[in-house]
Amino acid sequence: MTTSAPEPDCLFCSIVEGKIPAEIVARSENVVAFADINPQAPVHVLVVPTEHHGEVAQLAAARPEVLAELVALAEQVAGEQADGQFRLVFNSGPQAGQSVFHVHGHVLGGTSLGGRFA
Ligand code: D5M
Repeated sequence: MTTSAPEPDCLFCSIVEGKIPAEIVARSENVVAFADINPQAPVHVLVVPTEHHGEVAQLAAARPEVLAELVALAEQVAGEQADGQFRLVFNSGPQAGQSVFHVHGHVLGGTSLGGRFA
């Protein structure tokens, strides 16, 4: 789903609104970056548009400039925390492992991630 209004039952809308605490590490005009609660790498930050969009293709179609802004904030965070090198992962759909249906990029880094995807 794509909407500019916060979704009442959306965890990441609640974090963006400050209703649920998170370790915010960076912000830009339309994107918030916060630490993943279950880190899979020494650096594991989520980059999330402030508007509610369900998954990455919906964001790309509705607000391509915000997707570009999200990638820029991922690069900024990686520059601050992981020597500028990072993996950016979007899970899209339950079978791909998406569990929170507000688009988010996983910024992973701070170690050698190798050439595998999982
Ligand atoms: O990724 C969803 C990610 O969201 C997963 O890595 C855990 C993270 N998560 C869940 N709840 C929180 C809170 N409250 N703060 C920070 N991070 C959180 P997915 O790709 O949807 O599986």
